[in-house]
Amino acid sequence: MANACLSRNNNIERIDLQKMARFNYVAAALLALQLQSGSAFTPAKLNLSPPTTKTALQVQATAFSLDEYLLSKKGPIESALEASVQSRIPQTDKICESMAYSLMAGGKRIRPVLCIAACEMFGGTEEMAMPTAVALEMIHTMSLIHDDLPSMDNDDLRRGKPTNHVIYGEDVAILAGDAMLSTSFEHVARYTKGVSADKVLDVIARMGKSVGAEGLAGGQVMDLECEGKPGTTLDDLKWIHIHKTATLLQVAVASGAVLGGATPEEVEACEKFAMNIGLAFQVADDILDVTASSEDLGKTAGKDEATDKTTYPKLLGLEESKAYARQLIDEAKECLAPFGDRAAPLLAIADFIIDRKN
Ligand code: GRG
Repeated sequence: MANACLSRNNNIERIDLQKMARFNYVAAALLALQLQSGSAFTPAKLNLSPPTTKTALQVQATAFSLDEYLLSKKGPIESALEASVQSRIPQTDKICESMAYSLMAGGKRIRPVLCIAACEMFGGTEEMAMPTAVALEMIHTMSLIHDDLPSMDNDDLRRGKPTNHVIYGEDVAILAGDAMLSTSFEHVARYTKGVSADKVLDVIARMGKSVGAEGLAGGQVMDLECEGKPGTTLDDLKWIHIHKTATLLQVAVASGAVLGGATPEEVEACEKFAMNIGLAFQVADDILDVTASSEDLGKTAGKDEATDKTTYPKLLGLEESKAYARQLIDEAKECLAPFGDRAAPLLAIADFIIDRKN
């Protein structure tokens, strides 16, 4: 169900409302039957509001629909992203075009959605989180542009389109990434509204750390060093993926929590949740590299084996990698138990991270 609205080029596209209505009806009927028969079974994905009386007919069952949630966020996120890379003077047309080419090429928008969902979980609004959500997608897109460069992974397909350097040349692609990175910080500082300055500063510091030596850049260097190197261990792999992938997802959730007004303890719970889903995200990525097609992925499939990369399937095998990803997600979800129903969007996104097809 979580994948129903994701198209081949990763866009959140469609929701079958009739199916949803049928699902709610069936869920309510099932629940009524279970109450009558005294069965303790409760479908895991149901979010139930307490019945006002003991009569089964009055039971309210509300299913959380990730499809519907993603669809409701898609429009505002895409509009905010588009507005963030508009050229305002003719001299910047080329670089803004190159930035927009990659930023608006689709993508699942997982990081922005995580940030907004975390902010809302603590009573904040989509508007409070949006500048940070945009900034995180800018940082992520910058890392994809740079990752694809000839001096790095040397790839020519990303998000179902030719990579940035194939279209604009290596020089402009590097600069488009650099511009997006610096603009991301400006964007948070300039456009975050309704949040105190100390919280905005906290978010900016988190973002900075996630890109530096203890983040994307450090993870990428270690990744390059381990390429084709025999003896790369599971611990090495974990370090690479925590820094290359998980840290940015962690910042997405933690920043959303900070902006939404979470306490330090609540932010910490969110960080633990996000570190686990971030690692699971990369394990799923390694699995998809082996099991999915380039068409479905929108990037070159089978690249890890071709470049002799150490991956989870290589070290653990496919089935054990899948079990590890599931375990990480289960552990992640436990971290959000204190937040009850308010965590429904983040919990559903956690499941989506390992159920996704691209
Ligand atoms: C230039 C300071 C600086 C840092 C960049 C190149 C680099 C250092 C790091 C590479 C980071 C990288 C590409 C990690 C892989 C993360 C990953 C699993 C990407 C796929 O993310 P999805 O599936 O992609 O969310 P979409 O296209 O859906 O957004």
